[in-house]
Amino acid sequence: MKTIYSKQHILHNSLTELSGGELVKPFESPDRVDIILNEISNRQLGPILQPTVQDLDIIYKVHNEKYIEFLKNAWKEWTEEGFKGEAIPTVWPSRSMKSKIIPKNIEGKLGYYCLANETSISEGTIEGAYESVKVALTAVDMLQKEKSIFGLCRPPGHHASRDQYGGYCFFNNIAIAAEKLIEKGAKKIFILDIDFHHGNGTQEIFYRRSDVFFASLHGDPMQAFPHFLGHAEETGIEEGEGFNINYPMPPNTSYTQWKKSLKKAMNKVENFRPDFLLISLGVDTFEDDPISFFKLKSNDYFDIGKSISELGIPTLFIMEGGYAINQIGINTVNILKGFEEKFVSI
Ligand code: OKP
Ligand code: ZN
Repeated sequence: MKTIYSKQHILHNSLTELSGGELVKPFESPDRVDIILNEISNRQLGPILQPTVQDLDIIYKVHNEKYIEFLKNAWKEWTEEGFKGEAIPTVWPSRSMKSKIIPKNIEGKLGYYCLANETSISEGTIEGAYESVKVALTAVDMLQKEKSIFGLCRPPGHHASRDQYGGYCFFNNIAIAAEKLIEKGAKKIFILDIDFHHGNGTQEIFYRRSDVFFASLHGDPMQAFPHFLGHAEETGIEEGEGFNINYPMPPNTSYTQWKKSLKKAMNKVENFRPDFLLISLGVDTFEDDPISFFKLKSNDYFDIGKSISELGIPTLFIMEGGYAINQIGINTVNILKGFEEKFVSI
């Protein structure tokens, strides 16, 4: 399997994450990519390629114009205010202050466009986020010729909604990939999100649509980030009714339990019969993940890859989370190897 990644992901290299009332080194760190690449080379998964030149206007199909403008200028406006730390909001248009008027000042705008303030914006953040989109788009181009591709995106994307960033995400890479496939003629796309966290951004973006099915397996939002979306009751609206499905699971979920949800989601894939399967690939379901609460073991990831491959659908893997730095490479490559060994096109 070919891997696409951008050397320039390092442009996004924030030093702080607000966690437990402290500013800590971000869990979503650049070395995540190095460790995955290292494992890919050691186990000879396949060639590792840089992204090609891409028309980034497709981002406007997924994200709101004012939001993109905000991201482009945020760091400059923040530093021009004279702030010394990295950019994080302190105030939001919360339930008791629901004006739709967007503030002019950077502190107000950060609150308006941010959904979770563990995610600091610093110099180069937006440039890094564009690189991640390029990776996803290049992977789409290659998928036309291959049965599967791995887009090693960083920063991740599935929490980014039409006009909000957070949860380490700025642009929704997988949603942009789906739009590009549709632009190239695909009629039906299935996005299966197996990251530990609910893909709230992806869900929101496609919630009214029947051409992109979204299914997510994740920690129950009653107990886990992103807290305010990802319940089983959320099934889509209007045209999209019945094309969204969530499988929230409780703390300490084992692979046996998790796989029951995977099987249900795979049934949905079989009935929907998509042209392409897009996987939001997070390995933060791992037992030793520092911010998550499932109990998957390294060997289970082979079985996940193998199971997904049995669907026999051209598959694009897009990297999302995974923070157990010592095993992130092993777990990620186990999924991809598991997939490759079993894939038979139907
Ligand atoms: C991004 B991705 C845990 C706080 C978690 C943000 C998590 C973002 C995860 N105490 N805050 O889905 O892996
Ligand atoms: Zn996650």
